Amino acid sequence: MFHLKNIRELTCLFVTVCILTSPSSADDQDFMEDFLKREYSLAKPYRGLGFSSSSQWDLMGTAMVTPDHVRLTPDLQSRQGAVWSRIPLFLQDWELKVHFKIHGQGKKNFNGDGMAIWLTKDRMQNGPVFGNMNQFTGLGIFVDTYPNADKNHDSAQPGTQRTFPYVSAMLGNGTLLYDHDSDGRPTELGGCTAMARNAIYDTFLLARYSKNRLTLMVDVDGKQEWKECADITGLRLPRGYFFGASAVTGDLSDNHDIISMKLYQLTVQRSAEEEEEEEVTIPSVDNVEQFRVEIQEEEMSGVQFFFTLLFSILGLGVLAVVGLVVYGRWKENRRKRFY
Ligand SMILES: *[C@@H]1O[C@H](CO)[C@@H](O)[C@H](O)[C@H]1NC(C)=O
Ligand SMILES: [Ca+2]
Repeated sequence: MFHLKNIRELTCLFVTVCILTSPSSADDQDFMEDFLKREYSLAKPYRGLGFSSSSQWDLMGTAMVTPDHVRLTPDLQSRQGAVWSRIPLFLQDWELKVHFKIHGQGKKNFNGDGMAIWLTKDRMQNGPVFGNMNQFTGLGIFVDTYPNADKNHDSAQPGTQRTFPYVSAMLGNGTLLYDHDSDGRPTELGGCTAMARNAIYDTFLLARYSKNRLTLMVDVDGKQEWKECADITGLRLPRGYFFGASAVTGDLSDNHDIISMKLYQLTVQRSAEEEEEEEVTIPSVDNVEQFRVEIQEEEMSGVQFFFTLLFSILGLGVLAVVGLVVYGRWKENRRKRFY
């Protein structure tokens, strides 16, 4: 006989097994469970998106909705489009999973410029940072598909060359500038190469924020597993900011599509001490210098060091020869004077 009690026990067991084997709790003991928050998520079918008053998202610029995606820009020059959440985010710990597609006719490095995922104080702004304002306040995650810096000779040294598309994170505090010409390297907190353009697989980006730590992961090669892209600790974000996604094309172009942006609330245990930590009003990163040092180290590559050393030695050699010649002449002159 199967009693109600057995069913309850079985259900309990089933739920426990599910929680224990769910991917987010597998790699992080802290996360007990996660919940999709529909009010912050953008997913098919995109009913009423952009025009209905019941929709939680607004469209901007060239962004348009099709049954399969929200296209931020088409594969045409000089377009700018965005989609912005209407609801400020007050969750403390969250995970955002973005399913996106960047594709176009252009050959590699003849496409651009890329897209960005935002969690910022302001929304629906036009501007030069992948279709959003510069000097933004909050988090920007960029999928940069065009190497601007490598165009310039001074930054195209071996060792600093990167393979694009490049994913990176920046925290804006309202005064910090994103420098397009250097692909934002001076303000970058971390990043990685992700071959997400014209991919035959579905491409995903994941941002997890919990206890002042931002983890970025990518899944772009069809292996259905997350590859770590950046891990930034001591990152403090105020609450009440808006999610968004934007993209821009210039002389070069691509289709920039968002298929979904799913936000999950993370349930995290906090110590009494962590519970008392006061909220910041301006985004900030503790010990921002650690990121600066990394960039400088990167600039002096092995090859550069070798040539610097080689030319120093050659230089010293030339100086020594000149010195000897001058000394020889001087000695000769002195001898002549004595005779
Ligand atoms: C923003 O960050 C920069 C660099 O860390 C700093 O110089 C500037 O004072 C900060 N601005 C504000 C408003 O906190
Ligand atoms: Ca770029």
